[in-house]
Amino acid sequence: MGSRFRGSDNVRLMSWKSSAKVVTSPEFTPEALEAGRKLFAQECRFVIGVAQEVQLPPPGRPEIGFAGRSNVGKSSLLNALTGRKSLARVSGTPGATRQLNFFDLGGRAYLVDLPGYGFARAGKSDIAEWNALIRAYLRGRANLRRLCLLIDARRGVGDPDRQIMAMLDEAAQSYQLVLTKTDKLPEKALAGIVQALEAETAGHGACHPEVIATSAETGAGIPDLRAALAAVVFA
Ligand SMILES: Nc1nc2c(ncn2[C@@H]2O[C@H](COP(=O)(O)OP(=O)(O)OP(=O)(O)O)[C@@H](O)[C@H]2O)c(=O)[nH]1
Ligand SMILES: [Mg+2]
Repeated sequence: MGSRFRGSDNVRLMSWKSSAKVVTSPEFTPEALEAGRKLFAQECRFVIGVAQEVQLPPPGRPEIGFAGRSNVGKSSLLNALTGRKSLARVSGTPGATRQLNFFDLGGRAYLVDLPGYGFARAGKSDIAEWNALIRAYLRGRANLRRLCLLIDARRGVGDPDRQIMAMLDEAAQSYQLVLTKTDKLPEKALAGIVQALEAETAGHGACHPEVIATSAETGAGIPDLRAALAAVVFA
């Protein structure tokens, strides 16, 4: 399926129709997919919500972060990855996650749900505090193996995303673009978004070249993302 899109070898596309059948890129071997399945089938539990830098847990184990604009689907993606309905709080109200939430995945890794950016309903000082915390975390966390930067498939990459990407490049913090809510787009429109994202990764030094397209709603792309993240955790 990916062959229909020029230069999209490293982008996994899948069917986001009701069957949620995932067409997997050849680079994900059955072993890699199984490693991902196993890692994310382990117990996952909430450990701590961090509102201030001093509360961060000691940087002892691999961490995978999930960041993106408010309402992009971070909490939903975490729930889909771990197969839990309500591990992370999902909300129709943008800005629902206002602290860094750490989840222990099988004693092997922490999954970190970051507060959304680009949302202005909170009080001004709240936003400043919140952004300072995210910046401090993203620039100085040696054990943050990869940050998943979530992009809403309907919106594409916007200016706030580019600002975060520039900061991550500067900090040499490895990150990967993950499309969310692909079920909301017709296949044809998604192809354009994927191409735009591919073009976007090229100019960013710390950005992983592979883009993973997902839907927390249908489960499309979830096994792929699990496999990609297991490879990072066990590297
Ligand atoms: N159709 C569809 N809706 C989704 C998907 N993922 C999330 N949503 C919806 O998008 C809204 C926001 O989802 P959240 O997971 O709370 O988003 P978030 O990025 O954690 O939001 P904040 O924590 O407020 O920044 C909710 O209404 C979800 O049900 C998806 O894959 N498909
Ligand atoms: Mg959230």
